[in-house]
Amino acid sequence: MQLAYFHVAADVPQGAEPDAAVVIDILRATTTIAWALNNGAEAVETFADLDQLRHSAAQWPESSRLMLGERGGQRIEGFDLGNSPVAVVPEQVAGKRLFMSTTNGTRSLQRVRGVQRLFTLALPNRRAVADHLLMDPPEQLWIVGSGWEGAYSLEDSLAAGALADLLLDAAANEASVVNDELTAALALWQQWKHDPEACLRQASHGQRLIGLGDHDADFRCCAELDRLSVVPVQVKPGVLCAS
Ligand code: 3SL
Repeated sequence: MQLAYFHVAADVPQGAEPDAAVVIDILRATTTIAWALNNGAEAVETFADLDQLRHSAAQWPESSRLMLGERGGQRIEGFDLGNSPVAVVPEQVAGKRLFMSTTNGTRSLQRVRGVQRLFTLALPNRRAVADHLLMDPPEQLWIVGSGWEGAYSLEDSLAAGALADLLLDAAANEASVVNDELTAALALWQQWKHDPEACLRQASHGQRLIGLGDHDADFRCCAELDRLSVVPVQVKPGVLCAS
């Protein structure tokens, strides 16, 4: 298994495709996806474009759909929910299809939606995703961060390192790191693994969220390691279901 990490979707090589990819947006899109599916959402359908989202949502029965997402960290006007993992509780999401768009995470997902095996990763489901990959190891795995509007993000790199740490431990001689971005991410994980929440708070997007108001519950939730057994898997382009 050859492991590579790309900080943002735009860094992903054109014209090449791995057999598997994992998308990360720790603050907060992929954490929200993991919790929503864990809490019984039927599926999460992701969109970069809001008009397309509204159009698709309108085709779905009103009683079994929710629109959720953010721009600049704030809930989109007219949407049912923002992008908080603590808001996707079973009473809200069970049995529903979630139509979701976020500033960066859903764009990263769109960039790699053609990859045959596509998953999303959060810190709470890190071990579940690693175990799933190890059951049927891909030859090439791209780990793709979301960043912030094309720029590097600390928290996505932290999680890339956290995932690679488990994969390298378990697969020993059968896994290798093929780019410097992942070597740096592994070093970052060694630095912060005893206090991932501190890393999330120090990150520039963490600081942005702190500036928007009280996000303590979100930070706790997004930093919690290996709590969930859910693995979000793309079942058709843009549509993620629990595995
Ligand atoms: O950028 C994104 O996709 C979001 O996760 C950002 S936020 O944490 O909801 O502001």
